[in-house]
Amino acid sequence: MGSADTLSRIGLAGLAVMGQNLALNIAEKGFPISVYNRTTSKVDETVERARQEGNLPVRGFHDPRSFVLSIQKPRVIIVLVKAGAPVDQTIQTLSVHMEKGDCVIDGGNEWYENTERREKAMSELSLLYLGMGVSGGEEGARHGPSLMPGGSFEAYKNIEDILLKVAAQVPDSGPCVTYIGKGGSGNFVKMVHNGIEYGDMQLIAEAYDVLKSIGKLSNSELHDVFAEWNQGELLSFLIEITADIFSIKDDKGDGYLVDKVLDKTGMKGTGKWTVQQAAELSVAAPTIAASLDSRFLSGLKEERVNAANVFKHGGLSGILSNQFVDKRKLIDDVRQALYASKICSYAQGMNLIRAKSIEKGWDLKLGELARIWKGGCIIRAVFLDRIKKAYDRNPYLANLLIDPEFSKEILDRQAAWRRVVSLAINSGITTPGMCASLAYFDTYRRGRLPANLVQSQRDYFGAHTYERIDASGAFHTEWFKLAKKSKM
Ligand code: 2AM
Repeated sequence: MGSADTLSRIGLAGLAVMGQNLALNIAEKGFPISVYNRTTSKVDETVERARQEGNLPVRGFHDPRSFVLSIQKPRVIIVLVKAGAPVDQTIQTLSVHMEKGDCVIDGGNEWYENTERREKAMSELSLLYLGMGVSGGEEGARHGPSLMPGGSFEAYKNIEDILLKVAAQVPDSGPCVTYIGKGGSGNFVKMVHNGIEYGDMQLIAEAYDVLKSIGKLSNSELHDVFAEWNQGELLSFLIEITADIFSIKDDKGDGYLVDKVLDKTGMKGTGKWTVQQAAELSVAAPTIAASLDSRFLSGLKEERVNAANVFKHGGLSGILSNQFVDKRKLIDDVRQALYASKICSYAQGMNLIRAKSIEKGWDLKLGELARIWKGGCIIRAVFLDRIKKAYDRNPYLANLLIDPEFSKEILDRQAAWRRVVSLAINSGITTPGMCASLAYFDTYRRGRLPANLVQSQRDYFGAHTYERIDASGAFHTEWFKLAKKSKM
């Protein structure tokens, strides 16, 4: 049990997996930390871990008052409890002991508006508030996460030295943390990061499906393919762990573990929020939406098994078993399709962030976001460096697709990309993320769309008016009357 004789530099409340690991990380970087948790056994557990992991300066407290008083002023307390009401309850418990200028940092995956509400309520008590996205899972929290703090700039400055050391360090690009912006911007950016993560995982799963179902690659071949991809432009944490997954044998039976895992994907809500926000802001995010829909459909396991039975005589299994595929070519095509699809997915996520930034006046720096995602977090990838450079070249870039480098990369890969998607469609294998990305690209790159017809229909039945390509203003036509006349 700690005493308040020597003050800690910072405090952390909420000692589940992420909290415990982040506390140890902070202590390891030389910042004495006080820790607290509602269930006190976790406090003792954390202190014991700190002792075992090298006598790290972690002091545990069983009551909130002595915990708060053990921290040097202005006090900074990171809260890592379940998002929603538990955060409010924890703030309530702690804030009664806090004083003017002290700060709470919520490190959970919180809905950004909750952060804005809390920041306002805290400022009425002269307390500061930050909502900080933390990505990297257990390992990242312990050894260097990507941190996305938003809210009070003054509060950020109070702990910038800690965050710069605690965050993942990437050679040539620095610590994976930056002050994101005002209000709930840190949470919002973390939310979109998670949406992009959904997209990445879906696209990888589709690459796997095409290679396995059409290319007939074994797990061992899949391991080799992903390991090889991880040496090039696709180098990333998710590709690396995917390669690993294909090498793990089932410890409860024959074969590989991945084949025994039920094909049902769980979710906690940030992907859904991302798609909801995209719709709210009228930003197209079809790849991220496709990844969310795929999770929904994956959940209908029983219905799918039933449907598979209904359609089992549809002839597709014949296509799959009889078609000739050049494995090497397919592997190379899929790599290119994956990369091109990924560019489209990031373009969507970045444009969503920009739209919100404009709406809220957050002035977010997209290149900086790409930089702090280069290490620590789940979507970390060399690819992010290319995104950063694109925004360095032009911070006002309307869409990543038209950046000179990315547009060239897309053009170089489009033939392979189209081959993979067509092959998948003709084989009855679903590649919704790749299809959504391709449709996004094909829609975005066309100077004229069939939207003229939709607008004509709207004016026909609803007198919604239309604009003309050759004159300004709003026009309305009595389509029905003209059509009737022309039929006479
Ligand atoms: P616990 O160990 O006491 O359950 C993840 O669940 C973390 O959130 C845990 O540290 C958990 O504390 C904490 N938590 C969940 N609900 C809480 C609440 N209402 N008040 C305080 N902490 C809470």
